Parts: sequence; structure tokens; C-alpha cells
Amino acid sequence: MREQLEKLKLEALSQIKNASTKKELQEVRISYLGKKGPITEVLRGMGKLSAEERPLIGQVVNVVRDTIKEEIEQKEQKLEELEVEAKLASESIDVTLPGRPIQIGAKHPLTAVIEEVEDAFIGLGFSVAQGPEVEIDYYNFEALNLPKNHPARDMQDSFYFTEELLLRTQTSPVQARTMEQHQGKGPVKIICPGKVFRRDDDDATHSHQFMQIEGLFVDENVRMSDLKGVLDAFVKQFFGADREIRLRPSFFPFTEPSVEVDVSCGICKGQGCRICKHTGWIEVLGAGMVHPRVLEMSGFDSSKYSGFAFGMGVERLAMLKHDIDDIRHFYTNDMRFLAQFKRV
Ligand code: 2NL
Repeated sequence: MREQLEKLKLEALSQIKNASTKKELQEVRISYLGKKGPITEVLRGMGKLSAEERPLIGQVVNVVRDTIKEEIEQKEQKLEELEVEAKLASESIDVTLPGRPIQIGAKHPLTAVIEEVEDAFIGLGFSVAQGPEVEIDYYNFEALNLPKNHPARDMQDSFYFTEELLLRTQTSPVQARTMEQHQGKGPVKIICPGKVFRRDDDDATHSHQFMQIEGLFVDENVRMSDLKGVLDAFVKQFFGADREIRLRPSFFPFTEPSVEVDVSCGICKGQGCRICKHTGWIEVLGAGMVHPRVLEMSGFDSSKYSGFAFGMGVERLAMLKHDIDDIRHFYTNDMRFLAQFKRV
């Protein structure tokens, strides 16, 4: 009997050792310790044993049963640990794997140009000012010396909501508002970038909505030479140190005198080519000394104060800088166009 139990124990321990899953282990448990198992059977047969044998065998059975039980418990814990280890191994992240490439967008060329122009003028002591795109007639026209009967105010040329309310046709109203806020005290030194609107048929060089940057410097003793110096510094920073400017007489209702500003052609260096239409010069902006009436209307004493102002089209600057042949490229969001402005 004793030998039989010993053999049973060795058999059970070997099966426990061989069990590789919790399910197999459970089967071993049932087959040895279950109700129909050999241990239970021995215990059931105890009654047939003699009084001397009974406690001895009983003790052996208990030891065998406890040993098997204990081994199963230990093995169960071991299997559980292995399971956790396997799970962790399967979920581990290889931090040395190369990452997926991230698609990086590009700044819109108009945004990039506005930021470059802002940087150049901030470097010259200007601040950036903003204002509403829906304007009242007074700031858009009246305050800029464009009286009620002026042809530029034609209903055909602007987007009107009512007789008094329209989409601004230039960013000058922002400057008029800023001057007014200064209550006759200089200096005012600002640039105003933003969207403007004109009733125009769209084609390769015209758009009913476009971007403009205007600048204004009002203080005591501001002269035409200051305008020339500031624009020369700007052009050299924006287009390149080898570029020159040239002023030609012109007319704007809000400046007197008024000038057109040309930049020397960067392609032919002034020799004449397709880009500059064989003149060696490219027109980039309009400017002038602020009309005394404009200063007075915005609260400045024109006998004490003077100023210069200028305005340029952002699309035109971007088209010149990047040799773009159609203004509509800026608004159609064609990825083949936009992706060309990625920084490398
Ligand atoms: C152009 C010309 C210009 C101005 C804009 C201005 C603003 C105030 C007073 C006087 Cl508040 N002038 N702005 C002056 C001259 C020219 O723009 O060709 N723009 C695209």
C-alpha cells in the first residue's frame, strides 16, 4: 500500500512537471485529487485496514495528498507568471524602430511674404496694426481725401452692403483709425497688412479679393528722403542687397507729392529682359507724402506734422519673388503649387 502511494506520488509529480498549461494542470488535479481519483479511493478503503495500519497509511495518504496539492499550487503560480511574461513580451514596444514620417505642411506663400515684410519694417521701428474688413464710407474714402463724387467711389468698383457700409478697398482705413486714436500726437509708425476687396473680373493678374500692406509714418519733420531711405532699406532686405529703387512722379488722392516706386530687375540686373519688359525696372509700390487734408481730418496739425505713406500688393510681391505667372494660384489650393513652398 505504502509503495503504491509512493508510486502514485512520483507519477503525479512527473505529470505536474510536464503540464505546460493551466488546463493540463487542472486535468492532473482532477485525475489525482478528484472524487474519482486514486487518493479518494484509498481514503474510502481505509475502513478495511487493520487498526494498526490505519493511522500509518492515513498519515502517508495525507502527506502524499498535501505534497501533490502543494506542487500543483506552485506549478500554477509558475504558469501564471509565465503567462504574464509572455503577454508582456508580446506587447513590448521596440523603441529602436524608425518612426513613421510626419507630413509637414508649408506656409502659404502670401503668409510667408506678409511675415517677411513685417519683419523688415519691425526692424525699422514700425508696429503692425489691424482693423475691420467691413468698413464705413468715412474711413475707407472720406478720411483719405476721396470725396463723395470721386470716381474711385463708384458703386461699380466696390462691394457695398449699404450706402455707408462696404468691404474695404485698401488697408488705409486702418491707418486713418490709428491716426485718429493718437489724438494729434506723433509719432505714428505702423504697417497694415490685410485683405482688401475690389469689384473686378478675375484673371491672371486681377482678383476681386487680394492682400495689401500699407505703411504710415507721421511725426515732426518727416521728409521725402525718409520715405526713400525706408523703402530702399526694405527693398534691399526683401529682394536682396544688390537691388536699387527709383521714384517716378505719380498721383494718389491721399498723398502729395505721390510717387511710383520701381525696383531694379533682379533677373537682368538692369540690362533689360522679359520680366522687366526691357526697361531694367519693375514697379512694386505706390507712395507719397501724406496729404495735409488727410492729416487734418485725422486730427493732426499739418503745420507741425508731416508724414509719408506707401502701399503694395502682397500677391504682386510674391509673384515677383517666386516667378509666379497667375494670381489665381494663390487661392485654388492646388497641392502641387503649395508644396513648392516647403522649407527643406
Ligand atoms: C498702391 C498705392 C498707396 C497710400 C497707399 C495712404 C494711407 C494714408 C494716408 C496716405 Cl492713411 N496714404 N496710403 C499712399 C500711397 C500709395 O498705395 O499702389 N497700393 C497697392
